[in-house]
Amino acid sequence: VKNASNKEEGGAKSAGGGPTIFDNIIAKEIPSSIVYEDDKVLAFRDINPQAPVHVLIIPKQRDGLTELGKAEQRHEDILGHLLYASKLVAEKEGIADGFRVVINSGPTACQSVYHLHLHVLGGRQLKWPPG
Ligand code: IU
Repeated sequence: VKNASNKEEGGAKSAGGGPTIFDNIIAKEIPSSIVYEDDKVLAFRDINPQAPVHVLIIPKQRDGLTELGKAEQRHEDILGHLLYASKLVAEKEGIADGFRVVINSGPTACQSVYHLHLHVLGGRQLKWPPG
């Protein structure tokens, strides 16, 4: 499988839709620092933060959403919910006045975990363009 394998901590097992470490985080088999949770999404602190605030938001049911590039029309509701959750996380973290939401989709974008996730970044001056 062509992917951005092992960019960090061995996170990339497959771009093909198998389970990822995020399933273990959702099941709370692996501890994480949870920032926000509801019935549909989980938000937790990234283990390798790229900013003072760096939170990942994931759907609890992956439902084929390994990456944004694989989204289908049936995913519209959860995609909207994830984006709204990013605003709730930003408020909770005190960065609502300036934050960034990033989705890396696919190997060329350096996606390393194939369970859709939004990065919420803030707490410092962010630069543009990103790398
Ligand atoms: P990416 O967009 O797929 O590259 O982001 C994956 C992120 O998941 C990356 O920022 C990792 O630091 C983060 N992460 C994590 O928070 N906990 C883990 O157990 C693993 C990766 I593996």
